[in-house]
Amino acid sequence: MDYFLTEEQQMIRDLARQIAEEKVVPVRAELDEKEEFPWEIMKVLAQSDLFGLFIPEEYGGLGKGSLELCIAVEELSRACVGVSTTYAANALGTYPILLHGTDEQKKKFLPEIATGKKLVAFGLTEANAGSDASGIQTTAKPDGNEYVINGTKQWITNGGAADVYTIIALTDKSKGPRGASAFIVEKGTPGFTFGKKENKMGIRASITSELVFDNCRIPKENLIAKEGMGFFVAMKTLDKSRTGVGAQGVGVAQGAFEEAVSFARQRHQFGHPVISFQAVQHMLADMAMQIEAARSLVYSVARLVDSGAKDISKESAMAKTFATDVGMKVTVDAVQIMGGAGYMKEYPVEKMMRDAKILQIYEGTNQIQRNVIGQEIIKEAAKKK
Ligand code: COS
Repeated sequence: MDYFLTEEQQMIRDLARQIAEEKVVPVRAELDEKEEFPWEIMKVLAQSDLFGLFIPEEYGGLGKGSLELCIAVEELSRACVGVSTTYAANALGTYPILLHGTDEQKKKFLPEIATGKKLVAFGLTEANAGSDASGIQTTAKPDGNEYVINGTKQWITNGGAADVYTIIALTDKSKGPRGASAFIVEKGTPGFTFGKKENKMGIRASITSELVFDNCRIPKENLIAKEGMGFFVAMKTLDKSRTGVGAQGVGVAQGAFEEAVSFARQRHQFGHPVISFQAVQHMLADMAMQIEAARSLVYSVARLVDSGAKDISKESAMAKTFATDVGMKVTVDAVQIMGGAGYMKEYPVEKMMRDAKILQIYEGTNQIQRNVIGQEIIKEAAKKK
């Protein structure tokens, strides 16, 4: 398939692929086993300018868009979704500043994010607010020139490793989603600590922790946008980021597919390589079709995002859902084609299958994405009447 990538986009793909093959593949099993954060790989990504991909040139980045970010995320995911999650969650955490921050906030934070000197995390989820994102209970009370934050965020990717946190807290409990506001909190701020570090099924190279705020005081200038706009900021952030989760689905599917093809050519049963059997060929054919369809959708939606289109909720939900369902299906099928070998840790597909599962869950479950798509279909139909 030709996705009509520019020379520059092909260079980004080749660079990310080289890093994935040379730096990620040799250590992915160990990172997974030890649940170890990939600091060395993050350094390599920083030295290669990949943290600055999506950051405007005026703030020290390369000024590229969602498509370039998706290409890099896909290549890293082909090797290890734990590593790509760390990298992609950095963009997720940066979007609130990039999309809604003041010029001062951008000048203060973006240059160090672009060079990879500072890692970012996004804090929305809480124990009682997952799919029901507006059910958050963390509060931010204005007090003179400061806000005082209290509450606990749960399951935060890059929690503990990141230096900068964009979080959503209630400035007015009585107003529901319209009472939420977005803030920037820096690591080291008194009253801000890290709670439980999670032990996960997959993406074990990434770190997932609680963020604990106990009378944490931050300056008023760390408010993003205006009071009451926090839910809007969070939703716009997720709309922008979800295509990247789709790219993770494409990448992990591609990685598992390649492993399955290679294994099926070598493995002999009944005197023939198993790839010669039609049952296996049909599975591989379906996997290949699904991967191309998912990549086509993810790249098309990334191009739509980069065109500056305002309402991208439906399309980004589609890209996320379709491609991550493909990621799950293809990794399961890769394990099946490889049989007993696929189930063993000696081969990478069992890890890919464990890693793929989170993609259907985080940044909004695929059930919530179908709700979003459904609501948009209703809105469009009502407009036509
Ligand atoms: N862009 C801008 N505004 C949006 C929006 C979007 N994509 N989606 C919702 N909103 C606005 C609505 O317009 C509404 O605003 P008003 O109160 O001014 O009318 C407000 O946000 C609340 O919307 P809604 O009533 O639809 O919210 P719900 O509480 O029913 O939540 C969704 C529904 C789908 C938005 C929510 O459940 C969701 O996204 N859940 C998944 C959250 C998630 O991704 N969690 C992962 C955390 S980060 S890893």
